[in-house]
Order: sequence, then structure tokens, then C-alpha cells
Amino acid sequence: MNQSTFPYRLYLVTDQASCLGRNFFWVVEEALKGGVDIVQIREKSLPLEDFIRKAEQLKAICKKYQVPLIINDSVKVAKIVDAEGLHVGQEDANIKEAKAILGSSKTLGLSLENMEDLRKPYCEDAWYYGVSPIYATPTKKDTKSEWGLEGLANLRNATDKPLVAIGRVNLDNAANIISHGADCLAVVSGICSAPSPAHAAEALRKKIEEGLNHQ
Ligand code: TZP
Ligand code: MG
Repeated sequence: MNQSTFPYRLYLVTDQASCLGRNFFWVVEEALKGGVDIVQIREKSLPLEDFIRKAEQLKAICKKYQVPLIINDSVKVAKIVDAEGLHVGQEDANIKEAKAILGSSKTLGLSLENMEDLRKPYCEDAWYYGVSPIYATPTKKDTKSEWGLEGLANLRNATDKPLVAIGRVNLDNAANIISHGADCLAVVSGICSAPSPAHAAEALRKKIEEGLNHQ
């Protein structure tokens, strides 16, 4: 795959707590059955060894569905498990260094918190941008301002890179977020906390189709 190819539409970002006590791997596999086509493992408090083990297990599950696994934040874990990519925030790993370590074939994502972020020189090295957050969410409490639909549309006009919207994405707003210029939706609680993660993913895919028809 090269940088101009970003065929993904529904991005599961994992969160153990959002799985509500159910088995983490079961939740992810159900989501994959429902149509998630890219997965990011996001672990904020696991010791390195446990993070690696969990990522390796997850990579094997994703492989069954031919879905790439992206690692949040840790270049080291991405390298050790040979994940398909890495996602970083503005204050995380340096994306240029990450590219040098992981190789330029890996999918690199960078979160943009506002329009000024787009002018940072390292932005060019990202394959896709996370639009973070499209809406404020209880799942991540340390975000700054939300992009909203207008901000997303402005960002769409300012860059050709794929845009992945994240933050309180749900069935009610999914189609609108896509029709305002997002290429892909990233979801935590809308899938991980759903009674049926498979049905939630399936329903989100339908909303994405709806949104694409109105782009
Ligand atoms: N980055 C920006 S918002 C967010 C992350 C990881 C969490 C999104 O969680 P949810 O439950 O889909 O609102
Ligand atoms: Mg981060």
C-alpha cells in the first residue's frame, strides 16, 4: 500500500474500560465481523510487556479478517509487533523519527486538534489525520476544543489527506460527519460499549454509506 491509498471507512479504537467487563478480544472480533476495517490498540496504562502481548494477540485476530492493526503512541510496540501502522497525537512520538524507525510503508496517523496544527512541518509525514475531537466525549477528557461539522468542512478544504473523525461518533451523527468531508469514522464507546458490537459496526457502516451518498 502506498500513502495515497486509504481505503478504510470504520476505524475501531480500543479501550478496555469501554468493553464494560466483557472479553476484550471478543468485543474486537465482533466489531470485525460487523465491518470494522481498521483497528487501533490504545493502551494508556499497561506495562510494556503486557502491551506487546496484547497487541500480538490482537494482530492475529485482525489478520483473520485482513484488517490492519495500528498502535497508539508507542513506536517501540509498533516495531516489535510489526504492526501495520502507528497513530500519534501532537505531544507524542515525533512522526519523522517514527517513520525512520518503522519504515515508510507503514500507515502513520497524526491527530490534529486545530487548524494551526496543519501548519506544523511534520504534518506532511502523516498518511492520514485524526480530526480530534470532532465532538467532546467522556471517553477522552483531556481534549481541547471540538472541530464540529464546520471545522471539519474547513479542514477538508485545506488538505487532501484522508481525514478520520473521532470523538462521540455515533449512529445519530455518523452520516453527517461523512457528508461534511470525513473519509473514515473512528469509534470507541459506540462499538465497544454497544450491547452487540457487531450490530453497532454494521449499523455504522450503513450510516457511512448514507453519508457518502451525500458528499
Ligand atoms: N481521541 C480523540 S476523542 C477520543 C480519542 C481517542 C475518544 C473517542 O471515544 P468515543 O467513545 O468514540 O467518543
Ligand atoms: Mg496519544
